[in-house]
Amino acid sequence: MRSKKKKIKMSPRCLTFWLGMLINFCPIGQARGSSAILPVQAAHHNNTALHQILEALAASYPKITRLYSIGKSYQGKDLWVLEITRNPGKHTAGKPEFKYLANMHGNEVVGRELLLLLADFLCSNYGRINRITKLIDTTRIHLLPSMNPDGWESSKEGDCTSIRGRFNANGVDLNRNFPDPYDGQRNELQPETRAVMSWIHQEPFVLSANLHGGTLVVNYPFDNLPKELKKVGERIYYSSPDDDIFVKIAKVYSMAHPTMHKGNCFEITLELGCCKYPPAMYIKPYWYANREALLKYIDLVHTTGIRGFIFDRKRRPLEGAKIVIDCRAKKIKTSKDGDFWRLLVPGNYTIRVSKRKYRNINMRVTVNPDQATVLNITLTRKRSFSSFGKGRMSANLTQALDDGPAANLSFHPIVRSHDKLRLSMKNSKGTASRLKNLFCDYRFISCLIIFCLSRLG
Ligand SMILES: *[C@@H]1O[C@H](CO)[C@@H](O)[C@H](O)[C@H]1NC(C)=O
Ligand SMILES: *[C@@H]1O[C@H](CO)[C@@H](O)[C@H](O)[C@H]1NC(C)=O
Ligand SMILES: *[C@@H]1O[C@H](CO)[C@@H](O)[C@H](O)[C@H]1NC(C)=O
Ligand SMILES: *[C@@H]1O[C@H](CO)[C@@H](O)[C@H](O)[C@H]1NC(C)=O
Ligand SMILES: CC(=O)N[C@H]1CO[C@H](CO)[C@@H](O)[C@@H]1O
Ligand SMILES: [Zn+2]
Repeated sequence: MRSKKKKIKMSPRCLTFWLGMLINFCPIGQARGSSAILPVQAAHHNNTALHQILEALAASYPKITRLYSIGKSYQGKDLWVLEITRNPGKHTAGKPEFKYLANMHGNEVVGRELLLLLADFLCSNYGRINRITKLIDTTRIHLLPSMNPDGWESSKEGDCTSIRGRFNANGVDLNRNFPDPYDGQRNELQPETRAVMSWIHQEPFVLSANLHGGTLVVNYPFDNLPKELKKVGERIYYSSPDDDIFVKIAKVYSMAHPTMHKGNCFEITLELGCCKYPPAMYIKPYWYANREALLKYIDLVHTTGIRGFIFDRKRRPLEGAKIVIDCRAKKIKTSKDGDFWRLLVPGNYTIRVSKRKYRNINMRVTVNPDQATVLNITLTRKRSFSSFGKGRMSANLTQALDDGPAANLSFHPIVRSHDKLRLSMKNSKGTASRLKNLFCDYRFISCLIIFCLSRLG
């Protein structure tokens, strides 16, 4: 699938920057509670310590966390995910799913530590900082600090550039291990990859990001992530209609980062730093440099695009309804609660909603800046004779209906020949609906006639 990542080249002066950060935030000789697990220390944590931290967080904040494993590594280590949200444990209708995944390359460790610090920051500020409380109440956040715990074990602190520890214990680059429709599978699917793929299929993630040590890669679109992950780090540019949203996502992250936006070239990945496995004293400056950006990035699920529910006429949620935007290749589907999300930059779009056995709906939507547009849409079942409805009249009806008055909303419906439209918002009752009714009658009567004729014959 088309995917695109942006790369912002950081200035070669980044080292100077980090040294500056270091002086600011990491005073030498600072005493820290040496063995206490919480609060999370800005340091490197081995796999045991990582698990202990996650357990400690889950135990300290049981109302907003759940610790679970998505599977095991090649050597049998659990791949731990900390879920952070109010009432954790399952998808809640209308609450978006978000995930950060780090340490896919075992030797790229910054993201791994950033996620531990982020987890602690979120949990410990729930009920203290309004913004964090709101984020946790309204978002289901999943953090996988290490996708490659085996690789981590063979990597080495201070090793900025080598590939030692990059692969899993079976010698496979997990980043190249996801199925790719373009060039097929290069390696047998690894247990880590399989675990992440089934995770992705299990939860309807709206937005995700991979933190590659020193690098954050924006993933989009939201499902079929394997294809995105596959291309991570490759400087292949896929031009797609969704370029605009990539640019926006990349900008949101980079603008919230103290130096990143000073780069001038949007390409594929966001470079956050210079070293894959920096000495522990650099973790703190990394955290301060990225904290706001990590939070802003999660906010995107609430502030961009469209979201809402698809119901049937009895207001039961419809699972698996497809939503297509203009001619963008990316389709999204409603989850079993009938909810959906689609990130889009502000502007006007035509969206098409379809589901087998239901009539399609096409409508115009205006996406505003700062707040996602909420759409609740009701689909009606096709009549069993509906196939008779297609014909000349329908073609011209489309024309007529397109000229009809718009509903008083940020969008108006475009009624197509065989669409019967019911929106849960106020819909203007003008020519459009009269014509539509007429059309339905016409179709019904013709069906009746054909039925009668066939009985006579
Ligand atoms: C992991 O880290 C903890 C805490 O720093 C330490 O006590 C333990 O010995 C380490 N385990 C291994 C296998 O190095
Ligand atoms: C979207 O459409 C509205 C009218 O429906 C118009 O006022 C507005 O300028 C359009 N916005 C863009 C970005 O085209
Ligand atoms: C859409 O439907 C959901 C679920 O029933 C409801 O909570 C929400 O208030 C509705 N929003 C609008 C704008 O109708
Ligand atoms: C529909 O109406 C237009 C004029 O508005 C006409 O040119 C066109 O041929 C008609 N289409 C059909 C399928 O009858
Ligand atoms: C064109 C029109 O009627 N716009 C109205 C739509 O409804 C909002 C309130 O929901 C009014 O503020 C607009 O004037
Ligand atoms: Zn990497």
